[in-house]
Amino acid sequence: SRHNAPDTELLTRSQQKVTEPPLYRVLLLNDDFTPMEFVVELIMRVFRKNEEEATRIMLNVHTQGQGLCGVYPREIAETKMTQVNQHARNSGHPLKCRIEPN
Ligand code: TYC
Repeated sequence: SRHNAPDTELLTRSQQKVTEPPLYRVLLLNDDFTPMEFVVELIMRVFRKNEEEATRIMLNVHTQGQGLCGVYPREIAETKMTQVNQHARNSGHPLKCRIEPN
């Protein structure tokens, strides 16, 4: 504060600021082997998209090499990436997911 008071003072309501957490893009990467239907169903489940939107994302990944599934705070982005990579690996598919700072 202005006069060397300890940093334990309460902030007035007008001094309180809601700070936004850093956001991360969750990207899906294309490969030649993972079935399209598997990718669509995974996007629907992990990223809470309907079939139409999940299909659009999958085809975007398929044609562009990678594609955006969503933007989330770090811990949520990391959890979704891990869910995708583990589900793909457990199912024997090479599908990969990665995150990057926004
Ligand atoms: N390219 C795959 C195929 O032709 C489909 C695919 C789409 C794979 C998106 C991965 O992230 C992916 N079966």
